[in-house]
Amino acid sequence: MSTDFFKDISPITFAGADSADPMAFHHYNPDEMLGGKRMEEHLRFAVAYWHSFAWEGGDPFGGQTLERPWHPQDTMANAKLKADAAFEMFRILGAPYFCFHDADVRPEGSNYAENTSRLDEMTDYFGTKMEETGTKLLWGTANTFSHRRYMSGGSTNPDPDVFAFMAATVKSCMDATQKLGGENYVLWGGREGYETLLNTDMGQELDHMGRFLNMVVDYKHKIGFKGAILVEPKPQEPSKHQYDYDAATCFGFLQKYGLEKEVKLNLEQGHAILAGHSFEHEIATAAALGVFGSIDMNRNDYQSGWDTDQFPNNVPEVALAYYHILKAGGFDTGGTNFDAKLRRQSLDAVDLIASHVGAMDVCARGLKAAHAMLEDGGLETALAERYAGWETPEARAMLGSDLGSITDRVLAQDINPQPRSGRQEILENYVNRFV
Ligand code: XLS
Ligand code: NI
Ligand code: NI
Repeated sequence: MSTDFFKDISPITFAGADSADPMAFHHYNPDEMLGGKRMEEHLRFAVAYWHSFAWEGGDPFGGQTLERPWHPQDTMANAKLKADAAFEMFRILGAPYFCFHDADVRPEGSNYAENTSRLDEMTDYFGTKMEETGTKLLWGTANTFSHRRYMSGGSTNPDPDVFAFMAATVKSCMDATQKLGGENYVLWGGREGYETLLNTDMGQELDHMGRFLNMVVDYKHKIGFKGAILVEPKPQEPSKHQYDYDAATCFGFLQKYGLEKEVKLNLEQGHAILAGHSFEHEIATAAALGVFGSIDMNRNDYQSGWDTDQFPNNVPEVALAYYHILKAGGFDTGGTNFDAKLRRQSLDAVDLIASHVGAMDVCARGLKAAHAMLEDGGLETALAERYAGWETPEARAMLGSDLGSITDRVLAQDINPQPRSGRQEILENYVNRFV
């Protein structure tokens, strides 16, 4: 099958910063070297199948606005047409990776067995296309939040049959991810949380979720899946209170259930904003705790308070995110997944391409700025100076001592610290030179 959905659009190429061509890259130059690594290998861009191909343009006040050749999405024939268009778009963008949920790629079956056989048929279809085009799978995941069976949660559902259906579904999606050579497996628990404590046993739900995640890790080892298992934090939406609130909450959860060495985090900018954090806060937290994995790159609207999943377009924000990623050593199995969708008035194929082109350019500019700041070393020098006192033997020894000995030293040396400037504005001015 073939689709002419993108028929008038040629593959996007790098035209340089001076070009005015809206359908060219101005900053994303896959082969440009930054610190011994190609830009493409730094950024590891992935297209999100759900937003680009499955979402039909609905919002809480209105239904479908987008009309695609693969609608309605309830037949296997249309699922294959959708895959054809998707791989055509990956080729046009030169996007090395994609990500998908089971429900994005196959129509819902009448039961578990039919869901799984349809998923199998679609991953066979993907496999051939991936071989032909060289596109790779950054991660696979299960949609355990849209169907009404999951309205009260997946692994945290009060009904054990839902837990069972969900666990079996995740197994099938891990199998699919493994089959396609996926580099990570993601779990985002949109319904793993609650609406009201009046009907919720939080302690029991957390224990079930911890047990379930241990089963996922056991299964990963059983099948020899080489990728990383990633949990994606989000504070709320759709659930009022989600258990995976933010990076720090997830780390506490992983530690309680003995998983902090086995599971890492997929951090999303929009979710950080909903949690009242900056994106770089979430990245730096995960890096400091040793659980940084991958990112979902999008932005929220700062006024609306929803997860609006817009394409990134703020270079200074993106630059600070990549600064902390580079500082943490860059991506290992992770990458930059555009978990972002068009506005519902952006109806055309060209909108779908242009949104990604712009986002890839914004990320490339951010990455270049981040790399330049690290090379220059201004922030690291300032940091080293600010913490220099801790380099003295006396200061280091203090960490191994106790409150009594510290008090003796304060008295003996009459320690009476004088405040020093934190230099925030000077550092902000420094960053502005690079972005
Ligand atoms: C929703 C999440 C979702 C995950 C994958 O807010 O970001 O898209 O990335 O299930
Ligand atoms: Ni999200
Ligand atoms: Ni996401």
